[in-house]
Amino acid sequence: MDRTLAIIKPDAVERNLTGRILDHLEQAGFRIRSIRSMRLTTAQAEEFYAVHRERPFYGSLVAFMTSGPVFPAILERDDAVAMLRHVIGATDPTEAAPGTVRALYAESKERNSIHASDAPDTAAREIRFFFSEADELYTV
Ligand code: FUP
Repeated sequence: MDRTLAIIKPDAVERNLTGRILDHLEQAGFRIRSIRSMRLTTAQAEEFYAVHRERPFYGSLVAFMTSGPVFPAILERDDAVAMLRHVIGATDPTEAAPGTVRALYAESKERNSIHASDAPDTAAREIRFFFSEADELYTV
């Protein structure tokens, strides 16, 4: 089984949508392999989004991602990375396909409710950003 990383973002946690979004992902065939709740520090958010450091939205994105608690989760299913991208929809909710998580719940390009890794190598790195090897040792 492939794994990917999702983060339920502060806008969704704040509106009490965490369970509904996780249910949506389970209905789409994902198994929640591990999950935690935390509030990102500025340093953690800056590191996580370092690839976007030069983009105009970087400072605002870091401020948003540290504005409240988030739920990082390891999700498992076949073709997990591509399937999660499909299920969450486009970055901009006005462009997200009907029925996708972002079409249903996102408020804007920034407050877009969920993060999903964009490639298998990114997924491996992002999983290890939030979870230790020990978090993944058990089998379901
Ligand atoms: P995605 O992979 O769909 O999350 O989107 P991107 O990698 O393009 O963007 C990374 C993050 O930057 C997303 F969480 C949303 C945020 N973003 C903005 O805040 N403003 C923008 O104009 C574009 C992206």
